[in-house]
Amino acid sequence: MSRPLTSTPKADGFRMPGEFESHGGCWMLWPERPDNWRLGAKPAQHAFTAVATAIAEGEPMTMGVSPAQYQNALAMLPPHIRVVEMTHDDSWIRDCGPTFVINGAGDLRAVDWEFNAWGGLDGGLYFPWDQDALVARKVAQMERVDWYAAPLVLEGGSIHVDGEGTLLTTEECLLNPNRNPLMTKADIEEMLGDYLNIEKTIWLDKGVFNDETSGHIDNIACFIRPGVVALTWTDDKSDPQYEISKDAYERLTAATDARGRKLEVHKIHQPTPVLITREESEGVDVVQGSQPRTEGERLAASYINFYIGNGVIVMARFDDPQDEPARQKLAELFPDRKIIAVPGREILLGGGNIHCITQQQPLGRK
Ligand code: KQY
Repeated sequence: MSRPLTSTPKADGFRMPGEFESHGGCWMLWPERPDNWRLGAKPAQHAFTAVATAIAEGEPMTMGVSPAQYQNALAMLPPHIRVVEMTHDDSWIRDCGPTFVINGAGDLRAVDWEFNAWGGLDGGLYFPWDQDALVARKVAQMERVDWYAAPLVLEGGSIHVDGEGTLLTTEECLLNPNRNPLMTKADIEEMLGDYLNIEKTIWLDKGVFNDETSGHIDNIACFIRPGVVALTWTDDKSDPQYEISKDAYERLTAATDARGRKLEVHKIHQPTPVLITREESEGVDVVQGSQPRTEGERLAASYINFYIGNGVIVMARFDDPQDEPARQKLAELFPDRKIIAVPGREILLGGGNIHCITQQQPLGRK
């Protein structure tokens, strides 16, 4: 059975676990819309297949696929990946999917946030988004878990938690008037407390330069484990990312978490700025209301947007000199996991990266 609940996770003793805790599986959505993915999404489909295959080394993987793409996805994906029919608007399940919560007994439930495609009609990335808005409930139903409908516009990529009461986010996103214009910072913190069992929110100012999500945290900083954070970095003072990362570093090193710990902050140097080529731009259909992909535009490339899976870290590589130092740093930070670097450029061209296209399901009782 899978029912909507009217209480809150906090009242019921549920919390959002850290991504580094054990997973029962992972969810993705298959890319296909030609106004976001070049060449009818074929290169993106190969990139998504590589990500799903890497994650499936450590946990059961499910791909939600539209009816039109069902046969193709089944043919492209390895047979141990479950393919389920799931209508959606685009492929960012981190943002439109459920946030799972667990309790001390290991029971699993889902939080279904309100979704408005990163800003609705005031700066959102496409219209309509009604099918994406149903994804969280569809996943909860398929997994037979109860869910809470949270009265807050929130994308999963705008939060990272340590599983012990601390949440990282950015003011650029969560305080953006195109998300929850009638809520104050304190109101939002209260919601994060009620729906994720958060006691302490650490606010960074902005996300990665030119990130079309209004600066999601999952592209700039994340928890490695409680008390340890990774941050995207550049030493180039002329790069607009420099001041953003410097401010984030200062805020993180000044902060204490919900348990009163100081944070250990690890810098991971960003790749050389990635710009859209003419060929890439010309491969995307132009549709009014969708995000244009203009030649020369800088993409929000970052190594922070990785997925922490059971036994693996799945990170993006950009065929850049910083790929190897980033891989080495992640290997040092996650000594017990295999680091798998997959091509990230085609996913980045759609506006996000590996973390944005995945949603972990914690190991729990259903
Ligand atoms: O990065 C993300 N979390 C989502 C990006 C959405 C891009 C839509 N074109």
